[in-house]
Amino acid sequence: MAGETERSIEELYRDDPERADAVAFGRKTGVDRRGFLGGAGLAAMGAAVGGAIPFAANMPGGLIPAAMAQPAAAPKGPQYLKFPGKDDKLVLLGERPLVAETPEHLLDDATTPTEKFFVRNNGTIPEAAKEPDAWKMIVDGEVNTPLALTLGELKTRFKPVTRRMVLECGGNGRSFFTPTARGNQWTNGGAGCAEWTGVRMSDLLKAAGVKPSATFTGHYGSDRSLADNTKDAISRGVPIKKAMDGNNLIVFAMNGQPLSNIHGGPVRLVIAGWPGSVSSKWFTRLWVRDKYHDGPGMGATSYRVAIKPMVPGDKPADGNFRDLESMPVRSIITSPANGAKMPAGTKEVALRGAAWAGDNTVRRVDVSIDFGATWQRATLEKPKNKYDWQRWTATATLPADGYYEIWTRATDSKGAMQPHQAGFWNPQGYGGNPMHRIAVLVA
Ligand SMILES: Nc1nc2c(c(=O)[nH]1)N[C@H]1C(S)=C(S)[C@@H](COP(=O)(O)O)O[C@H]1N2
Ligand SMILES: [Mo]
Repeated sequence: MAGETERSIEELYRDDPERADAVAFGRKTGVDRRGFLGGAGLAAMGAAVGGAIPFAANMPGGLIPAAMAQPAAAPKGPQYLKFPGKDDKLVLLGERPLVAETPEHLLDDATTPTEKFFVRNNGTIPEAAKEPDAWKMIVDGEVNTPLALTLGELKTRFKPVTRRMVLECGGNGRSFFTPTARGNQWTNGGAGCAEWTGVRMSDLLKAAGVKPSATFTGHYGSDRSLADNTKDAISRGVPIKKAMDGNNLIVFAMNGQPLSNIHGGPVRLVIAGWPGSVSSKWFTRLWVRDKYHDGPGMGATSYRVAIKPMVPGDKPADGNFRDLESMPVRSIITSPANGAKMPAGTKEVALRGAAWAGDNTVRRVDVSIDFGATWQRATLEKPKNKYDWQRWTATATLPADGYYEIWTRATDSKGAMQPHQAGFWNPQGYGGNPMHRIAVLVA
């Protein structure tokens, strides 16, 4: 009997979360709910998650326990990336183009090692350059003096700087949207924080002399569209004001090593705090424009969020979209890993994580072990430099053995806090930044 109940509620959560919720919480209709676990529901839920739930009374109706929540992308369980130089625990999200994310617990280093850094391609992966220093790039358009230079010349003409900065895919968090939004189903792992060495993009723009007519940039790389190899895989840009921000780099080294081909080597852009898609890999051209850029990946609903909130799942209305600019505030738990099992009698759990907030900094991080009933402030480090992520630590004190969820939420320097659920649904699922939660079993 018990075995049957256990299987059925897990299956129900996978296949029909609403029905599972009704079974667990004894809810008969959408409005008639007890809102807490008791009796048979509590027993079934406890059996399904593998232990007693000390804070069951706080568990909100409708919550799919973290132990059972499955990313929409992986009905058959996660597939892993196999790629030279990459950790074999990166989760493969797509093969053509090649896309892989870093599970949160692999982001436990202060600086993300290159082998753990996520990979996002939109088109082909060009062949590795045989003579990196001979790589050519141009700056043209609304400038007084167009520039054409090799990577070797770039390195000698401009002063190199090294900064630790987050690079994050615009779609990071997409899998948390309901209904499912179109695109790679990232959890929180479309992000990493590396030491980037390069020259300031603003130094190059100043050397070229930006004309008053300049309003926007267009960034180009050498990769090709998978559907048509005469076309660019992607070409996005930013307003000229953002382009002139001295934090943006033209990068040729990552974590102290020459930039690898898979990350856009020998040279790429890193545009600080904005969707990764503006940070062109295999960088060939910076086009200064007198109007909004119109390359592939601009306009319509690409990298764009709704201006007026839209009904989730609705057809996009013309004119209701703006470019996603600064990435939203996000925190992750990097230790322990989701699903961690700890010996019976464990009373204290050391928690570690990271938080970042696009153009902003993180003001505070809070953690909860009781389904959000109470929150504890984490110790938060300062960024090494602007656009670095901030590492945090906390200690969870457990009252008894059993099943716990650890939740984390960050608040940015402007007061924006991560929501419980991904909000502001949009067709391609940008800006999904709900609180991160993991399951921990002490038994
Ligand atoms: N030329 C080129 N640049 C690109 C891309 C691409 O497909 N082609 N993908 C972009 C996207 S969407 C992201 S999130 C980042 C990913 O960088 P990474 O693969 O080094 O992690 O690169 C950006 N730059
Ligand atoms: Mo991206």
